[in-house]
Amino acid sequence: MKRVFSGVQPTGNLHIGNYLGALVQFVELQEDNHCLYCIVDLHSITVEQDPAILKEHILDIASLYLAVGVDPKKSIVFVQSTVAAHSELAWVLMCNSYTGELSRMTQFKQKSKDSESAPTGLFCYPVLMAADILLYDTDIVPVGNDQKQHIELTRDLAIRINNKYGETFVVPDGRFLKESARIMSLDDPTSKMSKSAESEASRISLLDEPARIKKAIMRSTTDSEGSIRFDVENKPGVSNLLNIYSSFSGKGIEEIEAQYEGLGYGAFKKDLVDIVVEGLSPIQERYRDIRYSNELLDVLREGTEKAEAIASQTMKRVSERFGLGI
Ligand code: ATP
Ligand code: LTN
Repeated sequence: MKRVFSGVQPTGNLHIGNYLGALVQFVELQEDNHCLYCIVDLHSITVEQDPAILKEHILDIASLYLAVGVDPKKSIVFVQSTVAAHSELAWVLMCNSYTGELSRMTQFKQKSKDSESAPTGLFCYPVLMAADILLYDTDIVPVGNDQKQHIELTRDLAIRINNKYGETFVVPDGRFLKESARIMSLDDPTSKMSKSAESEASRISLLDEPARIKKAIMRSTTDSEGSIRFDVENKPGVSNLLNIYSSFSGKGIEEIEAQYEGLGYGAFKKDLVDIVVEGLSPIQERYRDIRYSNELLDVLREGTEKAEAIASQTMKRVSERFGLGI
């Protein structure tokens, strides 16, 4: 069995892009791998957070993991800050990473906007991510394409330390999302659906009520051609809706195109509303059962214990290699 690790930041409610792009993969992978799924709260404080809201978001995301089908009997689900070794290993890795390579990270450049007052934590964000991954002898990291550079850095750090101090870390591989699996914004189909986009109309959150889902889909950007045809270049809006339709219904794109031949966008969008509402309804139901239950806290506490057991072995190895401690 391969070891799989991935993390999501608790910075807002997950949307259908996160679901179709990441969570569906998480659920599939747990069938024949040893998976750890983490809520990376330490990463989220690289940007200022309201403490009360952060706490809620952590539990929201954990509940959503379980609601979509991540099974705590098969996978370890836990919150990053509850395993102190993430921060400890991050320090050791920081001492072996270079300011030059971190300055080249595009995510840092975008988020810091070259400001002198960008937090040091934002600069070191990729090193903490490397610590998350290396701590568990991870083989595979399922993530979006935007994380490619961070995975490369993680590999570089593992190889660098293995060469310098002797075999310490497993060198992980990224498993990247196909570009076609990317769900785009509903009101601007040329940019991806994102948690942090200002426009609420751009996304459908997993916890949205039917009325909001209806509003977002019915108002979504299409084009003036009026035919339901998959053509990302010329018809990005319709193609995105076709992708969402196909993912939720399990039907192929061609089958859907044939079904709506000669029909207008109105009929297509109306059906899509029903399909998305129906697809999200069991997730929302399970979410409501879990969110304020003791089961959730039990799962997370048990997750911490199991994660800690693996992490402490790695930290023991790291301390030995580096000559740390007594
Ligand atoms: P933010 O907008 O705050 O950067 P995000 O919505 O992009 O957040 P992340 O927390 O960065 O979400 O990503 C969590 C996971 O969801 C990642 O594996 C990422 O690849 C995937 N993901 C994010 N947005 C989409 C999308 N629009 N389509 C498919 N997958 C996505
Ligand atoms: N940077 C990632 C979140 C993240 C992560 C990780 C993903 C933090 N640590 C470890 C995979 C493995 C993001 O923004 N999507």
